[in-house]
Amino acid sequence: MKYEDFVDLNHKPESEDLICDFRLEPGEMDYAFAAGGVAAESSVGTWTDISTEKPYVERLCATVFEIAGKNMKIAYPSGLFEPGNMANILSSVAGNVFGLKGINLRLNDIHFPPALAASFKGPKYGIKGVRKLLGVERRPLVGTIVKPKLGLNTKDHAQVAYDAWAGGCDIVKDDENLSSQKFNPFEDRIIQTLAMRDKAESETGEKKVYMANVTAETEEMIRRAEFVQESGGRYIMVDILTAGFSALQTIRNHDFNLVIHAHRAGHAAFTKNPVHGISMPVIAMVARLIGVDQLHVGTAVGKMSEGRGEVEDNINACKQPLGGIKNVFPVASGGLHPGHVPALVEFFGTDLICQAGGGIHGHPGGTVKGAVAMRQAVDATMAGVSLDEYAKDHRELKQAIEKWGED
Ligand code: RUB
Ligand code: CA
Repeated sequence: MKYEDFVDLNHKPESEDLICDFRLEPGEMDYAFAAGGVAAESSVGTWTDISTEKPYVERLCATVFEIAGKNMKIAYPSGLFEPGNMANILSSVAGNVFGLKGINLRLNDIHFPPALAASFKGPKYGIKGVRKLLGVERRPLVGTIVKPKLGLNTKDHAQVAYDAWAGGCDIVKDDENLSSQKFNPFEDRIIQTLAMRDKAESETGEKKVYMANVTAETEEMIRRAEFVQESGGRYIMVDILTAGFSALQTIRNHDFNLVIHAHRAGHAAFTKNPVHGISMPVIAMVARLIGVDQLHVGTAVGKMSEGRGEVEDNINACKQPLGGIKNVFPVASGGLHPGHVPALVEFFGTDLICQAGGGIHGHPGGTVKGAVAMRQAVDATMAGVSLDEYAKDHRELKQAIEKWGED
């Protein structure tokens, strides 16, 4: 079969087909030829006709069934894929095709058919489960990342965590590049930080969680998750892109009683170029099917580059109906401070995990006051009171606004 044979604009996809939305720049080539090339190379075809082709292979052809400007949709028969094997699915639809000569290609969206979606576990907790675990019904959850991101010793790390919880954070998390370095070895850190969590819980009467970064080689990562569970932890964090989707799937399939927080460090290598690569909603959908409970989706404010439309699409991928698959708690993180909270809640709604590193530990009064200020910003927003008004008799919030302003 030739590349053009993989294009049929009269084709009606089956309900069990997987559909991909691509944006294609064909370079010097005719659009239909290049589009057919993408469908061919991501399913059963190759660059020339071959003697080994059999008539029964044809039913597995992917088909370009819609072209609109530079956008096209391809339908993939689900028989092309091994159920429950995300690496296999992505090796077809998001594999060699990105390297084809002369084209730019961007996978913007992916629609999994019900049976294929159901071959993955999905989140164990989702938004409802996380809220139940934390005993927080409605307001956004407040989190921090221990900073400096690397270098603190274990005792100081645990102390910073304690200060953040004591001030009002629900969540404290490791940063993405903290694993088990000499200055802060994993097991010591878990023991000391969870001890501080217990202290903060008994002093504040609130549920507190520690998101321990278990990212490592897969078997080591499983061992670390086991250690967190045995030590009384409730959460793990995985750097889903650097660890890899199959490693993530292995840890989800172990079915620990641990919420999985997904950090997406490295995503911009795939997502940032608007004409080439893989979009964040696709990464979010893949992570959701595999089964993360919380995912960084950008902020729409703050230091990172994604715009409002992009963040909105990421949130949709976390929350849109998807068969029986639970939703994912969207996490805003990156350059946030208390002054951002009203705009964040307006944009995300209250199902939001608001994380601030610098925006808490950089408070003029230190980490405790920084966490107090963040909770005050959430309380003000939930009460429908402006931050300026609330800051009149809430000193910590006032200091934060004086330092960083309001969005
Ligand atoms: C935030 C932080 C997060 C990144 C991730 O620290 O450490 O890992 O911002 O960004 P701070 P994203 O609050 O000090 O900026 O979640 O958008 O990928
Ligand atoms: Ca970070």
